[in-house]
Amino acid sequence: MGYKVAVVGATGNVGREVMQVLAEREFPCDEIAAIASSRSQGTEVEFGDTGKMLKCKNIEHFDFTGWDIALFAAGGEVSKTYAPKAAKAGCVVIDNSSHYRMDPDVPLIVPEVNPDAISGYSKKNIIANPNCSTAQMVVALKPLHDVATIKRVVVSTYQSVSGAGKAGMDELFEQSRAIFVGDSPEPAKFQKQIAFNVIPQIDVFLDDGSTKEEWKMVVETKKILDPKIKLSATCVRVPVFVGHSEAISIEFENEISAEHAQDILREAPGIMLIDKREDGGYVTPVECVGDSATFISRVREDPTVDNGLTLWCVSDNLRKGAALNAVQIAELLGRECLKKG
Ligand code: 11C
Repeated sequence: MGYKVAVVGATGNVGREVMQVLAEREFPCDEIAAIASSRSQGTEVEFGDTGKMLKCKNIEHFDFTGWDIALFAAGGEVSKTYAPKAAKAGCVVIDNSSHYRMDPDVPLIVPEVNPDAISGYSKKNIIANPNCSTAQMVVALKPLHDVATIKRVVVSTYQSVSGAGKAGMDELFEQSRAIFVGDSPEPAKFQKQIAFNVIPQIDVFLDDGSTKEEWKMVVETKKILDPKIKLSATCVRVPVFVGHSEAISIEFENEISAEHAQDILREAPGIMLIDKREDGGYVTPVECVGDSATFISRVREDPTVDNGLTLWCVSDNLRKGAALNAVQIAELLGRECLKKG
């Protein structure tokens, strides 16, 4: 016996990936519903590569009563309005938006890092999925923190345009083409030209000069991994379609060599260590697309601080950063809390 699963935002970048991951991992679904806005009502989406087509239902009229799990991937406003309705109807919401992440009554979960937090789901019947840049980073930090205790992290991100949705991907594509034929296109989704450029702004500015994306990395890491960890982030948009990269410098309480860190990371859940210390012996974003792992390369000691390491971390932001993590939460929920059959 399986679950009745609803995917909200089924026509978007992340919603489609959720369908793909549910099908690929053979999540035990007895019934699956594709939910979208009234604009997309009736649009057909495929359930993974199974050939099974689902007609999108309008969220405004969808009754969540009797549905076990709803994976929301339609943005903060939709989650704000409809997640409480679904939760009240008895359906557990796994929310990919930032809306509930810092709510103390909502667990924020990366299954490789803080699976025990799942027990807190019943306070609101809502579980939050972290921001993509946080998710892959905490997968890398957790096994090292367990061994040597992290004091401080300095991270610079290189985030793909798919983090900004389909409109971001379209803008990179159209702008690149326009520049090739001699046009000077105006930016729309992004604040400046993204084709052949990098932009040190993701999301809005905050009073202290940081951006909201950078703030999310700080507060989400504290909630998921350890509130004592100090973190400074610089988040940058780069002209890559899919796959976020991060250069992470870590200062530890205790001594840890690069070799020991490599050994730990090699065995850690969710991580693929590819670190050959030779030309091309590392992973780049185009190589991680469609893969579930968080890839780690370039692990080395940082001689400028005591007990310091620097590493390179790459992952498919639509997978570990969104859809895959959400489905892993659903699997965890099924195993620990909503047992069937
Ligand atoms: C980006 N990380 O790359 C963002 C997208 O809080 O879920 C995800 C935003 C979020 O633009």
